[in-house]
Amino acid sequence: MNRFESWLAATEVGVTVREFPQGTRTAVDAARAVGCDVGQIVKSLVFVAGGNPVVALVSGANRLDEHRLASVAGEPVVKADADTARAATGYAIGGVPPFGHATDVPVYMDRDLFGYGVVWAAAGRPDSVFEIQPERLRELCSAVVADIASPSDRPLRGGSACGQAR
Ligand code: 5CA
Repeated sequence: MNRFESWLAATEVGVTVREFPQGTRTAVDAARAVGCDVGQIVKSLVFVAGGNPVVALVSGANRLDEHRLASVAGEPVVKADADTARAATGYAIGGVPPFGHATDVPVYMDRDLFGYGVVWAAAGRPDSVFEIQPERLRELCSAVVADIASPSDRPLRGGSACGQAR
């Protein structure tokens, strides 16, 4: 049982961790292992916003836009180094889960994740993920939902395809 599974066992969260020997270290690896769309993989990215660690949950199909995250967090952001990410969350990069962190880290969630019925997130190790509905994920993380993906990665919604501002 990994640390995240022990954490789960002590709660009533009730998600099922699945282990994939082929590895789920990156979003592409995880999508291949699970057999889902890469957009359904939840990347848990650790940043430091004005000195405090935050976690951004981003669809595997998207790139995080640091300016957008900064504007939602209200502070400039920089990517956390591996040690900072581990200290803040209790997990090594490649296995950081979206909740169950070692410290109380604010969580921001890419709105595009709500475009899927279920998504898959890291379960504490680079070979383990779990399935969850986006709304349940938001609840468990007390996440702030925002448009934090790079606009160039996001599908055009409504209106013309001629570069209308969104
Ligand atoms: N298990 C997979 C899918 S759930 C996973 O954890 N993907 S991830 O995207 O959330 O985690 C890897 C991310 O960590 C990379 O996208 C990258 O943004 C970040 N990363 C990788 N190496 C470093 C590093 N040395 N320092 C800071 N961040 C890093």
